[in-house]
This record gives sequence, C-alpha cells and structure tokens, in this order.
Amino acid sequence: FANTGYFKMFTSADVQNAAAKGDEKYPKFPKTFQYGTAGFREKAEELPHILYRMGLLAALRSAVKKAAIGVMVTASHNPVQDNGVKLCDPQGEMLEPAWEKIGTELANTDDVASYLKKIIEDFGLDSSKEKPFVFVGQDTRPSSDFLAKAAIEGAENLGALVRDIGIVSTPILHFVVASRNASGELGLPTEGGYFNRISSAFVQLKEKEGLGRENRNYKPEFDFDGANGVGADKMAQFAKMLTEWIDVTHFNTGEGQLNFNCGADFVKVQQTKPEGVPLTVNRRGVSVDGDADRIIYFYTDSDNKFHLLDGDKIATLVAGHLMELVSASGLDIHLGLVQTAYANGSSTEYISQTLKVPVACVPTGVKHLHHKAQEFDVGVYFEANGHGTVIFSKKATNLVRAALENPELTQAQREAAKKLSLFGELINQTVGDALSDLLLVETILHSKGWSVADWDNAYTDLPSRQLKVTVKDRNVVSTTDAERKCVTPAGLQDRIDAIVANFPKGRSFVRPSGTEDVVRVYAEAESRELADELAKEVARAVHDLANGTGPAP
Ligand code: G16
Repeated sequence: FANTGYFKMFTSADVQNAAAKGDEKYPKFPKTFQYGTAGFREKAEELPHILYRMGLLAALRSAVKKAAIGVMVTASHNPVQDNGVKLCDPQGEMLEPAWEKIGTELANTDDVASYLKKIIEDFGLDSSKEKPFVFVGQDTRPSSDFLAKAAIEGAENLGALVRDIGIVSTPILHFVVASRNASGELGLPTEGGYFNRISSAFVQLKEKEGLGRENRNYKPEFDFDGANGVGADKMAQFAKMLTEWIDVTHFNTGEGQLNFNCGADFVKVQQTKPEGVPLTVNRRGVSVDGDADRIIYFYTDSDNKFHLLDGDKIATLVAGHLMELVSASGLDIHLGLVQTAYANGSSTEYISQTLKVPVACVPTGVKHLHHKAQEFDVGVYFEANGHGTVIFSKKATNLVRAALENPELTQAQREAAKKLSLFGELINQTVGDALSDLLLVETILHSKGWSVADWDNAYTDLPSRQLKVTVKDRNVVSTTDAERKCVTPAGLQDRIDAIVANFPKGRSFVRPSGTEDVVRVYAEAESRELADELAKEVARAVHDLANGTGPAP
C-alpha cells in the first residue's frame, strides 16, 4: 500500500471485534425484523441491536458508494413508544432496495461477523483511500438518543467517521447527506446550510413577485401544528428568519405527547382538526408529522364544515403552477405527476383532464414515487398523506440554467425560467419535506392571491375513509397493480369487488402496512355515509378472510 493512498479497511480482526462488541452490548431481540416502507419500525425497546447493526451497515454502504450515508432515528408518524431507523443514500434518496434486503438479513442474523465479511468480500471493500462517512440524525422521541448512540457506535466500530447532527427533521438529514456529496452545489452540508438555502430562495421568489405581504385573498397568517415533534422547533426557526413574509402561530410545540391527537397523520386519517389548535373560521391550519416529512393543510368554513387539503391538493396546486411557469418560459420540459392508490379519484381526474398532466400510480412508499418521478423532466410526487416533493432532472436544470442567460428569449421567458430555478432551490428535492413544502405552497398561494378556500375549490374530493384492521399476520395480505388489487388471501378481492359494486362511485383497496402491525383499508364513494359504510364492509371482509384479531369492525 506504500504511496498508493490506499489503506487496509475492515480487516477480519476489525469485523470480529465490531460484531463481538455489538453482541455483548446490544443483544439481539428474539423476533424477526423487516426493513419496511420506511426502514425498521418497532417498539423502541426491541430496537437497540437493529440500530447498532444499521450503524455497521451504514459504514459498509458508505465504503461501497465512496460517499457519505445517512442514518435517521425516527418512527415518524407512529406513536411515541415506537421508534425506527432508515438509511439514506448519497444523493439523499431512500436506501436502494437491494440493500434493504441486506439490512433485513443483517438485522436477523445470529452470526454478524460472518455476514459482514460476506458483504465485504462481495463488494471488494478490503481497502480504500477514504474512511467511510456517516451522518446520524434523530427525532425528539425519548428513546431516540440511546438508539442514535447505538448506531454511532456501530459505524465507528467499523472505522467510519461519524457526524452526529442531533435532533433534526428527516428531510434535514437527507439534505445534509446530499449536500455533503454534491461538492458545494447545495451549499453547506449543515442544518444552517439547509435553512439558508431554502429561506433565501423563498425570499427571492417573494421579491420577484413584487406583491407585498398580502395579495388579494392571500393573507400571510396561519396556524401551525408541530405534532409535538421536531417540526415545531424547525418551523420556529423558519418563522424567525421569514417574519417579513409569514406570520405563524405555533401549536403543539412539544408540551403534549408526540403525534397524539395531532399531527399530519391524525388530521388526515381522522379528518378533523388537531387538538390544541383553536377553531377560527376560514383560517389556514397546517399540520406536520413527527419527523416533519409530511404536511397537511386544513380549515373550517362558516358552516362549520371541516376541509382537508392533503397531498393530492398540494400536488395539483404545485403541478399546475409549475406547468404555467414551464409554458411561460417556452422551454421543452415535460412535467409529470406520481400518486399512489390512496390518491382521491377526483384529484386524478382533475390532474389528467383539467391540468393535462400525465399521472402515474405506484405502490405506497416515497422510494417508489421518487423513482417513478425521475422518469419525467420535472416530476411532482405526493402521497395523499402529505408526503412528497418535486424533482428537477439534469435536463430540466440545464435548460433552465441556459435560459437565464439566453438573450434570444424574451424578458418574460427569462423571468419564468428564473422563478423555476428558484423553485428548484426552495424545494428540498431529496425527499418529502413538510417545511419546504409549506413554503412552496405559501409562495404559490401568495402569487395567485388565493385563500385556502380558493385553493380547495379547484376540485371537490370524493368522500373517503381509512380504517385499520389488526390481524394475526398482516403478511397474509399481498397485493398487485400498485396495491389496487389484492392477491391473497384467496377470495378477498372477489369479496371487495362484490361490495364495491353496490356503492355509487365506490372504490376500495386493502394492503398490509409497512410501518404498523395492521392491514389498511381505503374506501371512497359518492357521499360521506357511503364511504364510511364501504370502508366498514371491506374491513369486515378483511377481518373474516385474513384472521382478524379483536372484535370485527
Ligand atoms: C412512511 C412512508 C410513507 C408511507 C407511510 C405509511 O411515512 O415514508 O411513504 O406512506 O409510512 O406507510 P404504510 O401505510 O406502509 O404504513 P412516515 O411519515 O411514517 O415515515
């Protein structure tokens, strides 16, 4: 190795030592674990060995990719007693599926040293020029600190350099990883770098519009529900930086229990306002989830009717606005939108028929949406639960960049291109980011001069209902066709079809959750009562045919 710059890494002794230390300090919890929709999610006390092993895995992944990797300790929307861990790949994207399998095997093996040696051999990792580099972030759960330390120990015991960035939202961790690997393109790879990049783009967009704080029906005031999690503190930081433009009243800032009767998942699933936020007619409310990667808007009208503006509404607002800018710029950029089976039927119709934007449907999980969105020049993707973002391809970014300097374009075309470029900075393109999405929505509403009701009126959602059914083993339910059809247990899809046929505008599907030990049921129909009834009947069918536990729905 003399003068080559290479040094020996992951020697047999290092690996043996790292595995032995883990086995001793973090013994395996007797259960089979699986890397699910968003990593491992379990009761916190079952997780220490998983965290240690994911630290080991992150070190190896970093060595394979020759880039920094992220480890986020969070269970996001789950209750406070749960926790979890997900790994983030070099460009801030979710861990590659082939490595989810490796993660699952490493989590369950009884012989960690042999398994690590196999990865090292398979990927030829015995020497390197650089040490592995791992960022570790955590949410505000009481168990997160201990679990983050286990991950740090795992990574360090395999020789990685670790930067512990403390309590951050999941999207901040993703941004920092992407930024560290982007050689300065995204600014500083720190939390400060994140705040500066996004708030600076926000202010520049506002100044470009030249409209002042208010514009027609748009007012800068809104209520913010932080789900008693990390989003509360991070929103407070944005609010402080942007007082000239937004006027935020903060609720659920940590005084109550995380995600309990508040937060984006609660508001979306229960279709009601979060506890703690006062009811003020026609005032915008915003809820984020426990790690601030999902966002939901809501308001109550003068007839006391609650309105939810979920990921579908955000996707349509954003796609519509970006389409306008693309056509004003005259650039050859194709925009597409990605949804999941949870997308309200009305939203899909509005997107394809009115906005004339191509729509794709993929299985639940940001990784699937992100991947599909990469097929478009500009890909907008949102799950109905409020998890989503926009990604600009290299082609779109280069076209926009070139347009800024192109003297052959009109002033109006260059202005549109400049706005597109600023949107590319305002948006955290690595992953769904509640706070970046919030500033994106506020920018568009402001520019259009819309109140929350104006936005809501673009199209009317079909009433929908989601239920959870607890069963003996949720994996007996399997699906196909982007989760819209169920393959097993035998007979369940036929039952669902027969039930749905009795409901005008009825649609329903079931799927095993990847983050909770339940089977999820989704239903929509012509009226609220019918949607509720459809969901209940389908839930009963699941309970009957998939070994439901507890009383039938
Ligand atoms: C995670 C995933 C989302 C998914 C949600 C629910 O969100 O990142 O893509 O929609 O879980 O998944 P499931 O229905 O499989 O339980 P979060 O915000 O909890 O990380």
